[in-house]
Amino acid sequence: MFISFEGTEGVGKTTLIRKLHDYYIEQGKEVVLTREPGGTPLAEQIRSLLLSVNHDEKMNSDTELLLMYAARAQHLQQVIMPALNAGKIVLCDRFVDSSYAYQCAGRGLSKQKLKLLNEHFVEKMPDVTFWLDAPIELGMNRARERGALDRFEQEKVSFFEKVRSGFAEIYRIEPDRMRRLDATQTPEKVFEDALGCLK
Ligand code: Z5A
Repeated sequence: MFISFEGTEGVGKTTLIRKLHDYYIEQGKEVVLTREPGGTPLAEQIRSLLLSVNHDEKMNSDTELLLMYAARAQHLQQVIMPALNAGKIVLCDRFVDSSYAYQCAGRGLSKQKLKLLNEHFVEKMPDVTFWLDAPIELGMNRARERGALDRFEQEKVSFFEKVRSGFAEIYRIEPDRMRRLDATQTPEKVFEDALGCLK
C-alpha cells in the first residue's frame, strides 16, 4: 500500500502522517514514513538545494522540475520500491501531484514535460492520495509560526492559489485515487476522515 499526502503549505500533512504511522504500528504493520523532495541522503541534499534561499541566481522552473525528479528517481529506487516489494506500507509526504500543482499549475510549465518525466521515471503511482485542502491563508499562518521561510514559502498568495487549483484539477480527474480531506477541521477529525477512506 502506497499512500501520498498532498496540499499547500501548513495544511497538516506531517501531522496526519504521524497519526497514521502510529495507527499502523499499533496494528503491528511495517510502515515506512518518508517525504519528497528527499527521503534518502542524496535526495535530502537535493531538497536543501531546492529549498535554499541562498542562491546568487534565480532558480529556473525547468531546473526546479528536474531537481524534483532527480530526487524522486533516487527516492523511488532506494526507498519506495524496496519497501513496497517487501510488503510494507509507504506513507509519503508529497509525491508527483506536488510536481503538477507547483511546477505546472504554479510555475506554468507544460503538462507534457511532466507526462514525459512520469512515463520514464515513475514506475509506481500511489494507491491512495490524500489532498488536505484548506484556504491558503490558514495554512500559511500555521506554517509561518515556525519562523524562517524557505524558497517556496516566500511565494505570494496568488502562487499558492494556483497550486491549490492544480490539486483541485487532479481531484476532478482522478477522484478514485485522490481523496479530499477538509483540513480546516481538528487534527483528530482529519485523521478520522482519512481512516474512513482507507477502510
Ligand atoms: N515541492 C514541489 O514544488 N514539487 C514537488 O514535486 C515536491 C515538492 C515533492 C517542500 O515541501 C516544498 O517542496 C513545498 C512544495 C515543494 N513547498 N511549499 N510550500 P514540504 O512538504 O516540506 O513543505 P510544506 O508543505 O511547507 O510542509 P509543512 O509546512 O510542514 O506543512 P504540513 O506538513 O502540511 O503541516 P504540519 O507540519 O503538519 O502542520 C503545520 C502546523 O499546523 C503545525 O504547527 C501543526 O501542529 C499545525 N496543525 C496541523 N494540522 C492542524 C489542524 N488540523 N488544526 C490546527 N493546527 C494544525
